Amino acid sequence: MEEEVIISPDTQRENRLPPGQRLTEKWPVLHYGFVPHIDPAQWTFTISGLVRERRVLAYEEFAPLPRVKVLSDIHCVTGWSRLNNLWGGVSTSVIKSLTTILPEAKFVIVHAAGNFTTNLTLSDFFAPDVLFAMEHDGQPLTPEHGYPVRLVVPRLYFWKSAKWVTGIEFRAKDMPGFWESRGYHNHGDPWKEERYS
Ligand SMILES: Nc1nc2c(c(=O)[nH]1)N[C@H]1C(S)=C(S)[C@@H](COP(=O)(O)O)O[C@H]1N2
Ligand SMILES: [Mo]
Repeated sequence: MEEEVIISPDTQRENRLPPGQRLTEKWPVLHYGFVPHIDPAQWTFTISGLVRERRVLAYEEFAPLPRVKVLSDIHCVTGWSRLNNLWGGVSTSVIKSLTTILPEAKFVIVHAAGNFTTNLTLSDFFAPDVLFAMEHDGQPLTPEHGYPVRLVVPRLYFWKSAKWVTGIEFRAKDMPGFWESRGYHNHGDPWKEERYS
């Protein structure tokens, strides 16, 4: 069966480059700290917080989940943008179907290796073009870019797209993540230049 390709709406803009950004053909590697080398056999994905039942999925349970493809542009807050990225992975809507989220939940904290976190509203997290990516342009993610699983949030600056994801936590109250508590904007819309706070 052919996977559905979701076109992120920002790729349909007449001018695809947000203010203050410049195009790059390369795909830079950016993160705090070192690249973790994750063994999928040891990797788990935990759904916690305001859910009816906490769930821990092993890689063998996560990998066979239904896949989508998403076409998106990357906008890094440091100024580079890379257009036409084709991601393959598991849509956040599939994650939603794995659990019952309690009505008090309004935010998601995404957890990643090395205690990295980033925060999103439920509506940003469940936007139809958000996915847990395992492939980029038809190739498995490399360790530098987040293998085995990274989040991709196409409509926000790329720091929200956590690499080496280990789980998500639903919360009633917002909580700034790693970069958000180090001066980055809490939301990060590149079209509004929500860079720093
Ligand atoms: N776990 C983790 N994910 C992270 C970061 C990080 O420091 N740790 N940095 C973010 C930032 S600032 C950017 S620009 C992108 C870069 O992703 P790339 O290296 O695949 O281009 O990863 C984001 N995801
Ligand atoms: Mo970044």
